[in-house]
Amino acid sequence: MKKLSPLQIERLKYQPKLPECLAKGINTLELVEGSATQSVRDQEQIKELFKNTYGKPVVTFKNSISMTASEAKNVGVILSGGQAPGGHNVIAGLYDALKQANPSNKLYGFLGGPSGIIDGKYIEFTDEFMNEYRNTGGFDIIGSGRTKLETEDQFQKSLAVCKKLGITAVVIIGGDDSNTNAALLAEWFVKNNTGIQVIGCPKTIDGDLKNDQIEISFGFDTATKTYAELIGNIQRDANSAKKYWHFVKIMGRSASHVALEAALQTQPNITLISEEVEEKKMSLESIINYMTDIIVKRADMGKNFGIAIIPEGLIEFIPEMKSMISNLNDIMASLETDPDFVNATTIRDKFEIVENRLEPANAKVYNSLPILIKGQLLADRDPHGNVQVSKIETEKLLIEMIETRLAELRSQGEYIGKFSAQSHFFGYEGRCAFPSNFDADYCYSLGFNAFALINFGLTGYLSSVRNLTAPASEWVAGGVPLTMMMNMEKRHGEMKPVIQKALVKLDGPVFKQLEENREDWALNDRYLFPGAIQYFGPSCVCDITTCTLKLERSKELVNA
Ligand code: FBP
Repeated sequence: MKKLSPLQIERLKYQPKLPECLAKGINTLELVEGSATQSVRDQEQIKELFKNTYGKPVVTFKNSISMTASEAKNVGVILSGGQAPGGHNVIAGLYDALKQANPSNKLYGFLGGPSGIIDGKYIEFTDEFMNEYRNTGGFDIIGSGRTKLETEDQFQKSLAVCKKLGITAVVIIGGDDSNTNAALLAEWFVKNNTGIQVIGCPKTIDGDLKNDQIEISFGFDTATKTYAELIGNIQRDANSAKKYWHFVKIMGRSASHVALEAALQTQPNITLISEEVEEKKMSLESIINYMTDIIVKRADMGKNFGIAIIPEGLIEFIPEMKSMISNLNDIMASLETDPDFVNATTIRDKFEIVENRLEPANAKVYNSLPILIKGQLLADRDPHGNVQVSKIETEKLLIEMIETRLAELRSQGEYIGKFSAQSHFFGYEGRCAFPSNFDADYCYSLGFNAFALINFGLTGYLSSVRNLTAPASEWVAGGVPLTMMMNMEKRHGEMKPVIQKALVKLDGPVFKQLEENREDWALNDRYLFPGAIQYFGPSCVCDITTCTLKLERSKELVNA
């Protein structure tokens, strides 16, 4: 028997809450269909590419008279992409619904992400195995991976594995890219008359898989609360010692939702938002000037300390960097097999090869960067051929450039303070935390609901649970056609159908909240200390949701 921590033991006993209609039982549901849908953009192209799954209605569930158990089914489940708190509960909800519908139903978990279904690596879930993982963080129950499921050969192999196991439905738990792949697989399975359904579940701590139908992806709640706890602790340390500026980079591959939410929960002195940097076309120099200005003003007030939040994806939103990185991505793809580059003995030789190939303006930008960052920009690309921003130490880049700028100001007699900086990167710390009560309930509901969609024979749908700021019993369960969220975007130089990523809206209530307060927070210390996530105790601390969800939902309710 594995040794468990006291919290693990107590959390295993937690019974996640379900929307009322699902709580009444999987065999009591009736499907309510809305009207036909269309994709967010590029309707003609998406319709052409998804001839069999395009245009389906949004669906919701209500209760009806109890039905008898449905025919026995085998279902497969895949965890895809980066870890997000609550993944285990999606599987627990799916498993419980499936067994409730018919105890002969079986759930198979594909191991190591989407490659598991291609290579036929799987386990069959049992009560005993499932029970060990309830309400825990992590994806270690079956593992995850970033293999893209998109080629004919991969679909054929997946079909063969499903046939061997008698699987007639696959649930893909993933972000925008994984659910784009879920839509492609669903379409392919229908086109080829396989009888296999595909249902997605919205996962990612980044919070960028959301739209009118999906209020938030799971994991965002727990991850942001975890980062906010750490930032709050650092703020208290900074405010106690009064000697350091802390530069905290926070995960979020592209969108700045995580940084924005963590900032609203803690009220630091500086928060950069990538989407604003892009919109205002702020150069690296203007970002440095903006930050330096606040540092100098605080020093004039005798405050040589502070906290700055930096979104992970920032570097790719700075116009001159974006252009240079895009040029560099193409060059790196061509250099993968170049013997001169591969066998270069020193990093400086590699820099030279790259600089000679970059367009002159981009070479100038690349050359202006500190050696550390130049090296990190040459690290391995992700499966999409992009720079892995989690490996670029933007926080250190900013510190170095600010030090240079402050030295200039000092020599001109315009700065008399002391600048001593500490850098941090919060990302992996939050992705596998014990899910908050919100994520534990939301994930369990998403999984349970995914089986309800399967039970009604649907395919190409994303499990959706809405009305999330109300108590769980009032949540609305249903499904959204994946094609409804799609548009055409350029990938690897080709136009492809993809689920649209939700970036921070600069005219939305969440960013506005920061914008209205940041001048005050910059100079007057309005730090908030959220503390650790609470699992037991009064509902006003255990069941609170994020500022993002609260602000977005209150706007939605006003407009309704
Ligand atoms: P997903 O989009 O797959 O959910 O992953 C998001 C993320 O956590 C980003 O915030 C981060 O940039 C990236 O994963 C890190 O990836 P990896 O786990 O491969 O280092």
